[in-house]
Amino acid sequence: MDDFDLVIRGGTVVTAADTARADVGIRDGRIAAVGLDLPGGRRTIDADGLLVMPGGIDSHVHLAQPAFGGPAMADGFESGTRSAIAGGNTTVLPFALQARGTSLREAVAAYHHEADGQSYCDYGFHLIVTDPTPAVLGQELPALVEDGYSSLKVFMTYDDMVLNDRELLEVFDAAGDCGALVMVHCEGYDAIRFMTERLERAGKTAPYYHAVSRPEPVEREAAHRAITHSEITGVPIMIVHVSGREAMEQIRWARGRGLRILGETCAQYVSLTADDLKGLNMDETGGKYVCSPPPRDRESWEAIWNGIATGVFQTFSSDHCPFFFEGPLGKMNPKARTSFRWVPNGIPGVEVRMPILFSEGVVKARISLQEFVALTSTNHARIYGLGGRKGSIAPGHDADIVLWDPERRVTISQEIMHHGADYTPWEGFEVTGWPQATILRGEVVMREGEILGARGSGGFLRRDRSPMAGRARGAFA
Ligand code: DUC
Ligand code: ZN
Ligand code: ZN
Repeated sequence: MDDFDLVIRGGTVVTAADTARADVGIRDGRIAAVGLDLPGGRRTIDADGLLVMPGGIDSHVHLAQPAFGGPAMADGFESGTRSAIAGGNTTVLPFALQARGTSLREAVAAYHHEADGQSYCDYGFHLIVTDPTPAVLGQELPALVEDGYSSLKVFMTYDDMVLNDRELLEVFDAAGDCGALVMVHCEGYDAIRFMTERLERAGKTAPYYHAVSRPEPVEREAAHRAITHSEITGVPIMIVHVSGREAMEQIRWARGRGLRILGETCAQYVSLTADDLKGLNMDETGGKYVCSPPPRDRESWEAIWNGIATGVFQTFSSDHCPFFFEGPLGKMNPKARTSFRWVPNGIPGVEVRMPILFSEGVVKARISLQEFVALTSTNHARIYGLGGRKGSIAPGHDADIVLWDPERRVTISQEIMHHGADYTPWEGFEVTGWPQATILRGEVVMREGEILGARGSGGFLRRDRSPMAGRARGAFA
């Protein structure tokens, strides 16, 4: 009987709530049924021995972004989303960066131009607000939220992007009015400038000193300041890419006070350390690991696991922000060799985010399978306005699914990556658990590392307002 277009048979279905042996029936790109012994479909996939989980949603990636004062990124939408589906993802949320002096609409139009017809998975855009004029906050932002760009990021550092406290408060306030969810990069501009100049005067310019220039208190102080602004305006925020104990404890403290502060952490903060920035012998290969905030140390990994276990973090992302290592546009371009200050900040990770969390988290019994699904997919959907459409295996949802081999052992290497970058920071890192196939709206787009989907088969997602956004009661406002 051709009741379904596709039936995934005999696997173990995992959602953020449950694990059960069940078949999944798919019709018209959506999940039509989850049950035992479903009738036959036009196609069948045997998922015996595999986990059947919602496709990954990576809500923090940078693609085609002329970002962070450095050279062009190694991934546009084509290679970045190819890498995403190879890693078990079906949705990514990159950023549309407003250049100062331009409008948010211009930024959005430019990113659509980059993405149109290029993407292998579905995508939406966060906004990055760098120039919060009254027109941007009063007119553009509410209109864009209405049009499905329902989240924005602000920076507390970087020359081209930093907002001062007054500007942060204005952005938070405007976001509260129109229901945008605010993501905050918490590192203090002045402290980093001070540390950087002091290190440079001492001749400490190797990539490793990037980590020394922005120690945990720099992140903690900014997190506390952002939380305070959130409390004053009554507007919830998501503190992104939390790297260690100090900022994590700020979020925990704030939540204990009843504030709506959300937290994100990333794969690098449970698997890399600042020592990686030393390279082989304080050499330039350490530049491969330069990202912000920087990876910390093994004790920090434990703090992050504790934050995950205790619900401080809702999302586990990649912060995929890829640059080439070699060449004149690479991380160690001639200017970057003069000081860590000029090494572009960011590393490629969209393809390994899920395997690293599965291996370090599930296999090592730090998190459950349900938590894995929540941290890699379901919570991203709920928080960023895709709830009911993405992030679960339930009737009515898009049939975005990853078939996961929980036993497969893989040594991560550049050779098997699908991204545009010329290296992976996890070269030689061993994981257990790997995506065997990725299914986007009912179509198999990746199997055994082979890309089967068509470029352009990914579509733009107009997102609803986040249920977490808006003005909290009890605001001082
Ligand atoms: N912040 C990000 O979110 N990504 C890369 C670098 C940075 O500072
Ligand atoms: Zn950031
Ligand atoms: Zn980022």
